Amino acid sequence: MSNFKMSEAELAEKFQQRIDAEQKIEPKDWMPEKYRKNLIRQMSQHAHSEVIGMQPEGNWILRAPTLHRKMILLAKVQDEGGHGLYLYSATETLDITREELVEAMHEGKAKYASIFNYPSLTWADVGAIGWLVDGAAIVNQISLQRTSYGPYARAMIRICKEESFHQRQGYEALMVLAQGNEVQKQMAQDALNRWWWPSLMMFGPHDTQASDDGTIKSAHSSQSMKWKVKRESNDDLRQRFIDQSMPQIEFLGLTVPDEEMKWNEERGHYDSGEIDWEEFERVINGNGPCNRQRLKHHKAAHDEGQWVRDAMFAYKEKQQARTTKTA
Ligand code: BYC
Repeated sequence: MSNFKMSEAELAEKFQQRIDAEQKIEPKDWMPEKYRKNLIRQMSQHAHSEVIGMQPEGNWILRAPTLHRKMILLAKVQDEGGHGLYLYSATETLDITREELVEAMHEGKAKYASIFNYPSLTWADVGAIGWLVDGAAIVNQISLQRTSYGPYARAMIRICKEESFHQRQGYEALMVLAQGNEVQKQMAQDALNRWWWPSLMMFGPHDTQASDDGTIKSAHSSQSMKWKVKRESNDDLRQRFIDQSMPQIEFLGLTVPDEEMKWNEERGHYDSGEIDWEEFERVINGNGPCNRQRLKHHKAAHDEGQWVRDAMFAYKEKQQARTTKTA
């Protein structure tokens, strides 16, 4: 039976069967409106995170300690901009324009990762961002390589390749500090202290914890897992990140800022302390240390880039006029 003759319920059933059979959904395929909207929400927030995430590290490009470090950082920050562009393009396949997506962020209707609302105070923060922030992003994004929407899954494969290089350069930069003199070691420890908890928050709220105990619960996980937009729960991914980071922290000779962190032989995982969910809510609702600064900077850069967009559209229109004339 062609899609044309099917009822909405039949289409939805066929759609779920395709998801269950691990088939990728492509832009022109039929999809439930809620699936499309949920993807626009998650993918555009992911794109905004990549672009806003250029700011904390960009802050150190002019102050990198050596020319070599500066070249690496410049390339990394450019990569993040590129990730944003793949993700905006992938989101645009869902029948929405880039202008609408950027506007939603500027108006505070679309979020971006909470972590980028913290300041990068010292050079060690650049190492911590590469190691922990890119490290947490990779854990999440490896899982998203198997997401059900084709353009998102393919963007993730490419992005993960670059992110793993980012993670290693961050760890290496921090290792140099951790093996340096007392002051440098202290800088590395201070960066770990400030970035550890926000990195854990990157995975989002708990999946199953009841919201009446004061902690917020993932609103989208259950439906997103059914549609295989998300392949693993927020808590499982967070646990994987903790388990992989602990030996790395020990190797650096640093101390995790969590007194409850302990290896649990029975579970085969680390047990850890609770995240400050009040802080998380504050930051995602626009009241973190740098929310206003990040948005203000993005709006200014966007306005400054207007002439580039105008020039591109003028060129496109000219080309179109030429094609019509010769046709
Ligand atoms: N920050 O139901 P939930 C990078 C929101 S950049 C802010 O679990 P979901 C890098 C969530 O949006 C890569 N908001 O949501 C770049 C929702 O609110 P709305 C960053 C958060 O979507 C430069 C509400 O809380 N990675 O690597 O099912 C330099 C309830 O949550 C956060 C991505 O963007 C948060 N941390 O799951 C260096 C990954 N957590 O939308 C590095 C892509 C939750 O209803 N995104 N919220 O208003 C995802 O995988 C998922 O969206 C999440 C959340 C796991 C983050």
